[in-house]
This record gives sequence, structure tokens and C-alpha cells, in this order.
Amino acid sequence: MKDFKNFINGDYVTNVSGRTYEKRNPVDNTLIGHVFEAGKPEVDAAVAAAKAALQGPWGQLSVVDRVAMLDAVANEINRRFDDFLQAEIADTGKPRSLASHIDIPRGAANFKIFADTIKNASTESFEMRTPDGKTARSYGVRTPRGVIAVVCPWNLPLLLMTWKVGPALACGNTVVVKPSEVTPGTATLLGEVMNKVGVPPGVYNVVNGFGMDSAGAFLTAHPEVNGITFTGETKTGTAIMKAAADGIRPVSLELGGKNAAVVFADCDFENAVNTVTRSVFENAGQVCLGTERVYVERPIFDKFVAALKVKASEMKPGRPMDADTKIGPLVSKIHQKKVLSYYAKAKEEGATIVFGGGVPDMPDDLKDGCWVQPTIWTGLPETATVVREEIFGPCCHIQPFDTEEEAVRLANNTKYGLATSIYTQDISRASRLATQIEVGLCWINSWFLRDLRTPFGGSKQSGIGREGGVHSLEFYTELRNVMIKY
Ligand code: NAD
Ligand code: 6OD
Repeated sequence: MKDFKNFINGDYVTNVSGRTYEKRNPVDNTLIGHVFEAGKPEVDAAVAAAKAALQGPWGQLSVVDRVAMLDAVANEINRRFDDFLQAEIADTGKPRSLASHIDIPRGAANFKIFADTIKNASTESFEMRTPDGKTARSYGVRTPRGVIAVVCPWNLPLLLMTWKVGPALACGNTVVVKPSEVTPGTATLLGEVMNKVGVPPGVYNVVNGFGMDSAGAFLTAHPEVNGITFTGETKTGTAIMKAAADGIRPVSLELGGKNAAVVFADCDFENAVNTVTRSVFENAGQVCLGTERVYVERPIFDKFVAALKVKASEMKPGRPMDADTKIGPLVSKIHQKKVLSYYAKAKEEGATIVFGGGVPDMPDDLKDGCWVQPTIWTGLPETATVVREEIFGPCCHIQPFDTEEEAVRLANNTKYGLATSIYTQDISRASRLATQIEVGLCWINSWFLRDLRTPFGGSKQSGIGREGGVHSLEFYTELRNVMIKY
């Protein structure tokens, strides 16, 4: 049985309230441990430690030394790869093959990339004549914003947390992280890494707990927090933006999506089917970039639906460590209930269920896990609930289209604007659509192919701001101007 404590000022601590909650394994619902919920006193202590650390040795480090420390963090995550892997798998139930391929390597890479970015970041400089005929030069200086609150979801816990902690620390800030209540493991473990490599106490802090009336709300409302970076649902982003309005704190928001894949008849069919299979079912559909709406040009519609059905039938659910497991459970009972309610709604609204639609038949020892079947629907109108709302499960609706204009209209028919993927051999058409479809991220003949130097973020209600490469500096630093009159 494990205790998940808070990590404040370099120490693992419980709480004054004595309040804990259970962390259960999504694979079989067995109890993994107890999480010490941070209340106001713990959040206050974490923010105070983060503020104090800005004035201590961390604030005095040269960029070169800070970069060396972040490289050491990445190396230590890699050295303890199996510990992180186990923690991530215990929290999420995701297949080992996936976590070892994406979550943990990216957890380390997120420190390396931003260490490299900050090493090479420059600012602008201008010379001008002054009214009295002299010369002046102005230049930009980037300074850390201060204490950054990092509020994270549960779907890619280490990846998404370090995606924000990496640049925040690289820019010289200190952080207080609030991991999702259902995935406290890797954020908590990262405290050990920080201590091991000598990151000064207070630079990295973790407060565990829930959102409303708990650690999340206490942290985002805290007046000594200088910026809030958040990944999660759009409605939570709305609440956080309101909290940030008090004190005029900047926010970076990476929010929900209802992403479309657009498949043209001239696509490389095998690539399109394989890639859409990944974008719909990977991580049991719990990827913000995942596809839940598939639009297929009519001549290949039936063939595509049949091929995706075969792929769905091959998504074998099972234990994370089994080599033949292709899909894990959902993250929690709460989320399973939500996704199954959408499965029921699709049926009620008249969907043709091509595959799935319920809970898979699992062996007795796994029956109590958070399983749902990979699911494909056709035949629904654009107004149907499962075509409109983000489900965050392994499911999609597939619909035919006849013209390029119709495909663009359908893809844009959503309040979200996170990601899209387009499948065609016609690169002119692909480039055209890439700007017509209203999203922050457009993949062509691919999906979730990442170059960490590029801007990442959503349009419309999928977010505010861009992170990645130098774009992260916009949020994690304050850009000042210095003017010298000679
Ligand atoms: P969520 O919004 O429910 O929770 C995210 C975090 O916010 C959790 O740590 C939670 O405790 C905290 N929180 C909740 N209410 C809060 C409040 N009032 N104040 C402060 N903190 C609060 O999201 P989730 O269910 O954990 O994650 C799934 C969602 O995240 C989906 O909508 C998905 O699309 C989105 N997501 C987006 C991206 C992206 O990059 N755009 C990436 C991953 C996930
Ligand atoms: O790859 C990334 O940097 C990133 N932020 C991925 C987000 C995935 C959403 O679930």
C-alpha cells in the first residue's frame, strides 16, 4: 500500500486536516494507496516555498548552470525509467508498450528540449536617433514570471506535467504542481529526482487533491501565484481563467477538443486506416488530440468503415504488462460511467453501431476494472450528442462527404479547434485545408507526430496561447524593454 504525500520545499509531507482519499487501480479496481489531500495550509506552504526559492540559490544560477540541472533531471528520469513506468501504469492502467514508448521518454525529453531552447534564446535590439540628435539603443530582457501554478489532467500525467514544468524551470521560475486527483504517482515521484540532482528546495512543489474547494482552486486563487498554466477540460479552463482575473494573472490554457479526421479517396488507404486507428483508440481514446469525428469521401466510405471495424476488433483489452494488450481500461470508474453514458446516448439517438458500444467481456479478476469497448458509429446527424460533445473515450462517428468544401464545413462545425488530420496524396489540397480548418494543430497523413520546437495549442474553445520551443517563452517569461540613451 502506497502513501501519496505532498512535496513541499524538498520534503514529503502529509497534511494538517488528516484527509486522505483512495487511489484505485483502473485495471481491476484494487486499492493502490491513499493520497493526502492538500488543503489551504499545504497550498500556502507550497506557494511560500516557491516564492522564497526565487530569492535563493535557484534565482542566482546562471542559465548554463540551470540548463545543466535540467539535463540532470532528464537523465535521472531515464535512469529511473522503470520506476516512472510502474507509477504511470499503476495510475492509468495504460499498456506498458504505450507508456514506455510515449509517456516516460517524453517526460525526460521535455526537460532536455527546453534546456536547449533557453540556452539559445535571444532577444531583439534596436538603435535609434533621439530628438536631440544623440543615439539610443533598446533591447529586450526576459525575466522569470515568478511562481507558476501547473494544473494537470490524468490522461498523459508525466508528459503533460513536464511539458509545463520543463519550460517553467528552464526560464528560471519555480512551480507548484497540482496533478490530477486520479494520477498522483509520477508528479510525486519527480520530487525524488529533483532532490537527487540538487534542484534547490521550493523550486518544484506538488500539492495533491481535487479541483473545486480543494488544492486546485486554492492554488489558482492564491494571490502569490504569478501565472497559471493549465491542461484539462474547457469548463475547468473557464473557472481557472476567472480565478486568474483576480490579480490580473496570465494564463496558458490547453483545453478540450472534438477533433476531425478528413479522409479523401486518393489517400494512401493503409496509412489512413492505421493512423486513424491510432488517433481513435490509442490510450483508450484519452488523448486530447484524438479523433472522435471521421469524415470519409464517399467512394471509399464503406471500405474505410469495414477496415476500421477490423482494426477495432483487433484492439485486445488486457493487463498493461501483457505483450499482446492493445488497449487498457479508462482511467477511473467516474470516467467509465461518463463514456458509457455517451455509448447509451448514441444508441438512443439512433446510431448504427458498427462495433462495440458496451463493456468488453473480461476475465473474472479484471471484471471490476474501468473497461469499455472500442466503438464505431455511423448514421448520426451532425446534431447528435456524440458528434458534438467531447467524449474522451475510444470511439468515433464516421460520416461520408462529397466535396472538399463540405469536408471543411463539417470539420469546422464545432466550438473546439484543437487538432485535425487530413489524409490525401494531393499536397496542394492538403495545404489548402490546413489553413481552412480552424485548429491549432493540423497533421497531414499523420497524427501526434511531434517536433517539440513547434507551437502547440488550440484555437476557439480549445485553448489560449501556444507552448513549445521558443513559443513557451511568451508565457514563462516577462519580456522587458531596456532603453539606453548614449
Ligand atoms: P479536468 O479539467 O477535469 O481536470 C484537470 C485538472 O484541473 C485536474 O488536476 C483537476 O483536479 C483540476 N481542476 C478541476 N476543477 C478545478 C478548479 N475549479 N480549479 C482548479 N483546478 C481544477 O480535466 P481531466 O478530466 O483531468 O482531463 C481531460 C480533459 O483534458 C479533456 O477535456 C481533454 O481534452 C483535456 N486535455 C487537453 C489537452 C490539450 O493539450 N489541449 C491535453 C490533455 C487533456
Ligand atoms: O505532445 C505534447 O506536447 C502534448 N502537449 C500532447 C497533448 C496530448 C493531449 O492529450
